[in-house]
Amino acid sequence: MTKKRSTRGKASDYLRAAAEQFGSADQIAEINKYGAGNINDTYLVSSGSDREKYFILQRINRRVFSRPELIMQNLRAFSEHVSERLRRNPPAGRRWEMPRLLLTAYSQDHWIDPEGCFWRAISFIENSESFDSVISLDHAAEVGFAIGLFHTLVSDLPANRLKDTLEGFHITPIYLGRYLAVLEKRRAPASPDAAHCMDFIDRRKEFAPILENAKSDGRLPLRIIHGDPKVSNVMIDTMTGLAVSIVDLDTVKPGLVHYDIGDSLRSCCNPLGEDPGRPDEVRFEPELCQALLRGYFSVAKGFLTECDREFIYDSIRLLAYELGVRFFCDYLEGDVYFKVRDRRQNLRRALVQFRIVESIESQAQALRTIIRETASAVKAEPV
Ligand code: GN1
Ligand code: MG
Repeated sequence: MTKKRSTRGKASDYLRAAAEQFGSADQIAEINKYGAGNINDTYLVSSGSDREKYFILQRINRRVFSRPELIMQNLRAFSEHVSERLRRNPPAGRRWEMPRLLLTAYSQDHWIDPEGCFWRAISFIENSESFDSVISLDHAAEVGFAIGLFHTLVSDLPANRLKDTLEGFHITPIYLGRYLAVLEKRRAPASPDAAHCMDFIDRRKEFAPILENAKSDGRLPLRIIHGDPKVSNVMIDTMTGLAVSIVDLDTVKPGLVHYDIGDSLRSCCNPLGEDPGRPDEVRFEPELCQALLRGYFSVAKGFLTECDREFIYDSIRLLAYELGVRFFCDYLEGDVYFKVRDRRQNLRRALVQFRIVESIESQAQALRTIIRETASAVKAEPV
């Protein structure tokens, strides 16, 4: 389960001041680090107010998101669209909420502190929890449902309505190009693990543009995507065990739904997580894949084309490969992008993703069959 960590003594100078912009100063009781995000700093604030008992406060990493105001612009357009759809047509038989933006006393959706850090706050989804890795087949199906519902809710929001808040995000050939440029500049450490990563990446480099080629020649359309639908971003109702929300909306922007489908599967079908104690045991579990797709297709089948379905297998393999390249490249660059606990963490993370790729490749036929059969077996529920 995603843990709360106390930050007493090491919080940013402006953490409390930032919380006070979005909540009432004399009521804020506690501010705790929240979740295990690799990019932004996230805190859970207990605000004491009856209306908003808790809220989520975040400091956006400006090294990654150079124009955070565009994120907020996207979030406003996205929220307006989705709230209207949910108002007209709420999902049957379950609670479903989208995080709301909170405003400052001056009606602003963000606050810039005197050091130039960008803070914003969103509502906390009450009575829900999230997990860093998948806990059951039902959980996987709920993750699939949440992503499917998300895609359905934005399926009529034209891709050009939202800005590109993170250029090159999930464009695998761009990550590969950057990795090759980094390799030219600095020699990789002479370790067997680094050598394995380099060989692994090299042997699959022809595969890297598969989705981008299908996008450029019109086989796969640009749509609005979540961008980061890993298992820990799906909130689960603590009473019913059903998905109640999908959070972490900073990368909601134009893209291919395949980035989301591939990314959620590479995350959800590896129950050991992204940096496990036993990396040799990492495997891509086909039963979890089937469960996630069952949940996904139950709600998202309506807008997917035959061609979309054809690329699902490649998207799973590609997104695990891409994340491995991203982790390894960051390891080589000295951990400038992802937060790390120690100097080898990005290398370990890359090795885990590459094990997932191998596991996917060794089950290629079985996975293609699961995708085909699940897509045709599940009847989409109207939303
Ligand atoms: C990053 O920060 P976080 O944990 O939400 C990354 C994702 C990766 C993920 C791997 C903007 O997400 O793309 O899949 O780490 N987000 C960005 O855990 O790069
Ligand atoms: Mg994220």
